[in-house]
Amino acid sequence: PYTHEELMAKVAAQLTDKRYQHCLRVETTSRALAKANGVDVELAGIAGLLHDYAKQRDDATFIDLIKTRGMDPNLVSYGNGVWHGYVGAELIKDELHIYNEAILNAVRLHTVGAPVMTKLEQIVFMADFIEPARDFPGVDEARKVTEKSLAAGVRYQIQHTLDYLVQKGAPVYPQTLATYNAWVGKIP
Ligand code: DGI
Ligand code: FE
Ligand code: FE
Ligand code: FE
Repeated sequence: PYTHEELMAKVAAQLTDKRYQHCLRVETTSRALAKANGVDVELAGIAGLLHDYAKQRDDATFIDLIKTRGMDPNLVSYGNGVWHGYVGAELIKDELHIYNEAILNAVRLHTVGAPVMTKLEQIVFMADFIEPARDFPGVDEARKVTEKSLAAGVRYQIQHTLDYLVQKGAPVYPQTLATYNAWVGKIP
């Protein structure tokens, strides 16, 4: 297994400095959310650090993996935004030899979520959305809501994401819609 320093170097080698700095902030934010929510802080930190590991790979790399690993063939129509989590997890296994499914699933789901998510998955999903450099309209509200309730944060984010995709006329991956449907009704 790689040390934390080695993992940082592996991530840095795959990304622009800007994207790497985002990963470090997601790591820190994931650790804080883990501490606040009774989740393993080290596990959350590693998942946060790795979440965008594959973000800057070529489309051809993702398309090849979707075909050769028997992944949902519909993925091919949705682009880097959806691929870098689901398919990125395959590259984390292959290249970093990390097989911890809790970490891999947090990476897989970090963009589109899922109807049912572990706390760790919710944490990485939220840390990516509210890390300190995020500055979209609504981010302060998202931070407040997430501090009160991780689940309420998930609902806030998926509403925001669906709204954004529809505004922009982007195709919505069915799982994104399933996440939305599950979380809008779910929380007190
Ligand atoms: O990787 P980051 O930029 O840190 O953030 P992210 O992984 O949360 O989101 C990546 C992009 O994915 C974001 O611009 C929105 C997009 N996305 C999320 N759900 C869907 C989607 N794009 C499409 N086409 N369909 C989706 O369902
Ligand atoms: Fe991402
Ligand atoms: Fe996200
Ligand atoms: Fe990210």
